[in-house]
Amino acid sequence: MERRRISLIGAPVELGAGLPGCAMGPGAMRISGLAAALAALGHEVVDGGDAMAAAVSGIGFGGNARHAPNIAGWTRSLEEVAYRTLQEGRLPIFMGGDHALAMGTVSGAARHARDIGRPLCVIWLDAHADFNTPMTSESGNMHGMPVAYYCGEPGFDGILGDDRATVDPANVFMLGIRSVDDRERQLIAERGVQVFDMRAIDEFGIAAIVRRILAHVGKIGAMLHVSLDVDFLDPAIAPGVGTTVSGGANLREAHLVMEMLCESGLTTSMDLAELNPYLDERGKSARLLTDLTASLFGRKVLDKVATLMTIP
Ligand code: 6HN
Ligand code: MN
Ligand code: MN
Ligand code: MN
Repeated sequence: MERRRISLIGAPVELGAGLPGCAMGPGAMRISGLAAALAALGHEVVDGGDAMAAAVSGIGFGGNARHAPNIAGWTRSLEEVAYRTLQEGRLPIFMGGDHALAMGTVSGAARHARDIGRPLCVIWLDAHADFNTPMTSESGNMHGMPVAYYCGEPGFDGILGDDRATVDPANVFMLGIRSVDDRERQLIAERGVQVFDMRAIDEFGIAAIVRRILAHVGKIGAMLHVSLDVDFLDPAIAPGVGTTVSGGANLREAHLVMEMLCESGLTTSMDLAELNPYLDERGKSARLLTDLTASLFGRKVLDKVATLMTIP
């Protein structure tokens, strides 16, 4: 894989989740050796430290959205960091932090893509669709809302300006989904989000699905943001998350997605979200996130030339 200029950015957002602990995520990712693993693959890696939430007051949209001013502040600062990092020609990897961080990271990537006249596609690896709005949410937890936000759903007034860049729901590809709220289900169907749930993965195999998504991304010349929620993975291999759902992606399925993303060379930004080190088992989930990220950026068992056969 070509040498990438990678920026690691800590995004210790935790008030979007129902349980505390995600603020320790960036620390655990650093301890698990993410920077060294990427540097060992030949990339230029800079750890930019942790971002901070912008101070925000006077945010109060209707409905059910806990800690809206704090999440609005994070959205403003992370949108700017994502935009600026991409503008400098670097590839940001956001170390979360709960998944509300993607309200900012994806919006910033969308602004950069709009500037340069390319679409933005998102691969959303998650047990959940995260397509609630303050009007539909049962929990009020804003980590269940980022996709609705960056796709431009109403109900989040005043976080970013009215000219904020959004993502076409038809360019959002969800994989691993297995827990969706009723009103959320209705919204994702109406908006035409591309959902590949665990049943689709079981039936077609994850490779066939990822191959098609990547072919589409390549064909339309899009930038590609990859957002990995720890609960995409089965809780047996990744227990360090507050919203475990059984029946998730297994170790090989997860690595295969990353390996195919690597071969495509299409990824332009990434989130590692929802790691809750307080709930983890001896660093297991943090280490797995580091291994998966290393797969995405070129770690492999064999070089292609050394394999015995090539199956078209
Ligand atoms: N996540 N749909 C549920 C809610 O509270 O809205 C769960 C959201 C989970 C969010 O895991 O990033
Ligand atoms: Mn999520
Ligand atoms: Mn989730
Ligand atoms: Mn399976």
